[in-house]
Amino acid sequence: MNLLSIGGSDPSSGAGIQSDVKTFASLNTHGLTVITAITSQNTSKFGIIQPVSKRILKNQMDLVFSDFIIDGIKIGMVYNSEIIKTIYNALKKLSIPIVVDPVIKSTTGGMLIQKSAINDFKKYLIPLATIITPNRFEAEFISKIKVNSKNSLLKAAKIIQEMGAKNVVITGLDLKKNYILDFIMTEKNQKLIKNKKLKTSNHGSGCNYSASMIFSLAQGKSIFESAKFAHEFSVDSIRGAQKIGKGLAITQKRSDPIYLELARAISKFTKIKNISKRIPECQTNFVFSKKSPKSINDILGISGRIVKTGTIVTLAGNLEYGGSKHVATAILAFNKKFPHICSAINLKFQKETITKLKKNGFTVKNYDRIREPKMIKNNEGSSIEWGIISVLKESKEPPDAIFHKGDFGKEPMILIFGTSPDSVIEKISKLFL
Ligand code: PXL
Repeated sequence: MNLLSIGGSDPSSGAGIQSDVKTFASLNTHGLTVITAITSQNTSKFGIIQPVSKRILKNQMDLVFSDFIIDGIKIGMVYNSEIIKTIYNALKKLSIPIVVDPVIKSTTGGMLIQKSAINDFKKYLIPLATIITPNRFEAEFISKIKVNSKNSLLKAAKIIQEMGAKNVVITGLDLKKNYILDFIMTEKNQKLIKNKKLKTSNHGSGCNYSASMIFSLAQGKSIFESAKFAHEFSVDSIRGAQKIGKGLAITQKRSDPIYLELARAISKFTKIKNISKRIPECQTNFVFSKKSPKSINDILGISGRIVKTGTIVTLAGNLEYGGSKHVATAILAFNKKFPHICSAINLKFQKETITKLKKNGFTVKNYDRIREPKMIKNNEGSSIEWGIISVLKESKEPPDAIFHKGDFGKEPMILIFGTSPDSVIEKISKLFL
């Protein structure tokens, strides 16, 4: 399958055509690009824009269309009227799915379309759209309707549809507490898709949405199926976001199942009620190991930690193999004796937690750091390995939790183990619900 992205270049590869090529590649399709403008930007700052000439824009399209069978087109940043009309003339006779992403502003504040081009955008490009995918801000901007209720949402979508888009999907609506809604208006039906709220201070999720949407449409999927697919793709990309530059995190789709499961479990963990009370002073790490790990580099963990600020619990840092030292060392030692145990998390030591663990029928073991041989104590990082090995020496079955009560200058800690991050979360959920 060949998919074409018509849009602007973003040198940070967070958005624009670079992001779309990554999305298309992650879906095993060939991504073609026609560049409308070069932007200069990074993850915290927007620079300047240089639109391309009509001549090179038209020539890019002529050569791409004369060579490739194109299964779907996504239109992103278009910048000015000349570009809009040139795209229109090249696409008006095509009968393949087209997703129009009405790109207006960058996350870092740059205007990506000229004011003088808005009317031509509505006149020429919106009617080409099989689906148009504005977020709330873009929907308000195009329809001139403030979206703050179901009625106004309907009105805005209707206005955009009357401009000529066959189907309208308005994403990222926060009309309901703790939820984000996507509103879909097809030619015949309307539907709201309700989703849990995600942290959205990232660069690229809008592009991920529209690019994965064109993939699904080009596969012959329905509007609703495609909206669902695009939503799930974007959520995974937001979960996979990495702080690569100094500013906003850049979204990316992960195909590593270990990464996806751990990222999902971390997100579930941070949402457990009052979980901030269970985070120790040294904060929390959560790890998931590949099969038969040889070192901590085979174990995915958090390069920062899961941290609490007041009662809010968030992920600081990225998921990386080798990202955790202590909890990864524990799972490395544990996995040597019980190879099916691949995941662990550390929680604050509280008697209450130990009682709850036992009440729920979990096996709880402990070791005493005071009895640790001096040689090991002096060797930074080997205490945990020693502790886990000494506990497991006598264990025929894997314990669910291991704790120690600390030592001089060492915080007491509980480690919870499981076959996977989901099994660890299941155990924790039983304790703190
Ligand atoms: O996310 C919209 C977008 C699209 N295209 C380019 C961009 C951005 C946002 O920054 O820079 C080129």
